[in-house]
Amino acid sequence: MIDTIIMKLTNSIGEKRVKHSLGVMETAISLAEIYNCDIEKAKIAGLLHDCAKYSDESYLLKRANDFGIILDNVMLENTQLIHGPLGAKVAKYEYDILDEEILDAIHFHTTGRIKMTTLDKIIYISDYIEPGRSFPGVEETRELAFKNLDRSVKMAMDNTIKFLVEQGKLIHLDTIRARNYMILLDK
Ligand code: DGI
Ligand code: FE
Ligand code: FE
Repeated sequence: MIDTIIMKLTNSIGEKRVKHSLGVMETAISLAEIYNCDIEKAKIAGLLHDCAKYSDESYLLKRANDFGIILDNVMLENTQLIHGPLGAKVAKYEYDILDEEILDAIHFHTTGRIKMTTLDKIIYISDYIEPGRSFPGVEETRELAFKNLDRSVKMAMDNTIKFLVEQGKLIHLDTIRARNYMILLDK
């Protein structure tokens, strides 16, 4: 079953992306063990989180349109953001994943969302810290993820938002809502 998914995934998003996805899967499994999350769900969500990360933008837009996904103004400006919501549809209809918790974790893996579930947080942070990631500051977040999941998610959100601000990019409202919620949670 896993081998079939990996083969299919390699055909649609390429070997490099699959390697990253396997890193996210392994990290998500480790975190699920620590934080009492369903390991099988973490495994599938980690493996499939980037299943719609197509390199061809026109193909991405066409597929989003075919699935009837409504694109907001931030997504239209930063088409990168579409692979989350589109990924949830692709996972459902192409990989036969029916579990809504897995589909939501895939949907919101890039932006996060208000009231993230433990599975959402695990996939979000695994994407950020998987062994293939090597940007400045990743080590600190990686260590924190295994000690305090909420704080590591907040740290990753802060870093991502800072990075986006430096680049002059738009911040998606789900990203803001996710961070606001995490801050209030920690009070
Ligand atoms: O798909 P990956 O590359 O593995 O990682 P990802 O799904 O987290 O996507 C990463 C990109 O998404 C990264 O360049 C930052 C960007 N991003 C995350 N939140 C926002 C965002 N971009 C915009 N414009 N607005 C956001 O709120
Ligand atoms: Fe992604
Ligand atoms: Fe990813």
